[in-house]
Amino acid sequence: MGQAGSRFVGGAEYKALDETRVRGFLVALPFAETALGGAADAWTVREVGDGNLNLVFIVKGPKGGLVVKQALPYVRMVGESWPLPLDRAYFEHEALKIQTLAAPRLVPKLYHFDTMQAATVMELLEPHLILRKGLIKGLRYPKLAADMAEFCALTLFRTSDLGSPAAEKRERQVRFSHNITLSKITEDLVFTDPYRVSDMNRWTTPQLDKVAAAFRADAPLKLAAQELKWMFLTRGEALLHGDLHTGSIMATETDTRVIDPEFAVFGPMGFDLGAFMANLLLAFFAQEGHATTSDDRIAYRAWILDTLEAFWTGFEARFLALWAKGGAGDAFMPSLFTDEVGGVALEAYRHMTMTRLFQDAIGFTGAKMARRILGLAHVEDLESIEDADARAKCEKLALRMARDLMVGRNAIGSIQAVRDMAETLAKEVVA
Ligand code: SR1
Ligand code: MG
Repeated sequence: MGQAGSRFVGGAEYKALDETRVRGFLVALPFAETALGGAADAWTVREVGDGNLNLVFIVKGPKGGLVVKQALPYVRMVGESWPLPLDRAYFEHEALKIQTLAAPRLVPKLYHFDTMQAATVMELLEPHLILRKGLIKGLRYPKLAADMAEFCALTLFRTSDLGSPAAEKRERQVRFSHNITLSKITEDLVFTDPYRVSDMNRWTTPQLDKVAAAFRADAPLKLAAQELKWMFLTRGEALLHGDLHTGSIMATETDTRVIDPEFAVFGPMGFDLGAFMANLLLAFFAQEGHATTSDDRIAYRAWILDTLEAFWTGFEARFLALWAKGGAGDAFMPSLFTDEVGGVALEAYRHMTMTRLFQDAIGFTGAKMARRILGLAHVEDLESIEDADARAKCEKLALRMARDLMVGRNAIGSIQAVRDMAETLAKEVVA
C-alpha cells in the first residue's frame, strides 16, 4: 500500500490515468483547479509522453496549464511483459526536490506528488522544446552550454561530500540506493548488453553486423565497459540525475530546464557529464543524415562542438569555484590547508581531481554513445535518418569515437582533443 512520504508507491487505488481520469485527478486538487481556471470539462488534455517509460499529460484551462506525469507499472516502450516498479516516481520526485534546492532556475516547478497514483504535477514548460528535437531541427541554443554546466556543477557539487555534510549525504545515499530496478536497467543496457549477444539489442542490420560482432570480441573495450560499470556501482560521489540525455532537457533560446530524474542514484559524477556529452556527440554524428541541398549542417556541426567544449570548460570553472568558495561538506576541510604550502597543495589537488573527472566523463561518454546504437534504446537523432546506409555511416563513426573514448580515456588530456577526434572522424570515408 502506498504511504505518503515513503517510497511505497501505488497500491490498490492505482489506476493508469487517461484523458478523462486526469481531469478527475486534478479536480481533487484545489490548487490545480485554480491554476487552470474554468470548469474541468472545458480543459484540454493531451497525452504527450514520447519517452520509454511513462505517461505525460499536458492539461490546459482558460487561466494556465499544468503537466501530470504518471509512472506505468511496466516499460512503456516494451509493454506489460516487462514490469517496472512504480516507486521510480517517488525517486524522481525526491531527486527533483533536491535539484530544486541546488539549482532552482534549471528544473521545472513542482506542485504536487500523489503517492497512490505515482503521479507528479508540475510546471508546464512553454514554449520549450525537447532539446533532442531541437538538435535534429538544427536549432541553436545560446545558453545551453552555460546552463548545463551550471546544472551539473551545482547538483553534483552540492550533493557530494564536498557540498553536503556527511550525515545528510549518507541519508540521501541510503534512500536512493533503493532505486535498484532502474539502476539495474542502466547496469545492463549501458555497460553489458552492447558487448554480448542479448535479445534486448538491435542495430542497423546488416550494415552494422560486423561492427557489433567486433564490439563483442574486443577484450580491451569490454574491460573498459566493465571498469566503467564498476565505477557506476561503487563510486557514490554525488546524486546523479542518472539519465541526462538530450531527451531529458527542455529548452528555448533563453531558458534551459532539466526534467525526468527517475534514474537518480548516487554514483560517479562523470556519469551525468558523460551522458550529456554523449548525446551532443550523437547529435553531431547524426547531422550528416539531416543535411539537405539547402542546409549542409556544416556550421551547425561546429556549433554542437562549440557547445560541447563550452559545457566542459564551464563545468570545470563552476565546480572549481564552488569548491574554492567552500561547501558544507566534510571532505577536504579548508581548516587543514590554511598555511601557504597547504593552500598550494589543495589547489593542485583540485586541478588533478578535475583531470580525473574529465577522464571518467569521457569514458562514460563513449559507453553512452555505444549503447544508443547497439543496445535496446536508440535515439531519434539517428533513428530519424530514413536511409539505412546513411544512418549506418553516421553510426559507424560514432561507434569508432565511442570506442576511442572508452579505451583511450586516460590518455586524452583536454576537451579540445575530444573535439579534434570528432572533427577528424567526421572527415573519414566509411567503408
Ligand atoms: C527500458 S528503459 C530504456 C532507457 O530509457 C531511459 O531513458 C534510460 O536511458 C533507459 O536506459
Ligand atoms: Mg526519461
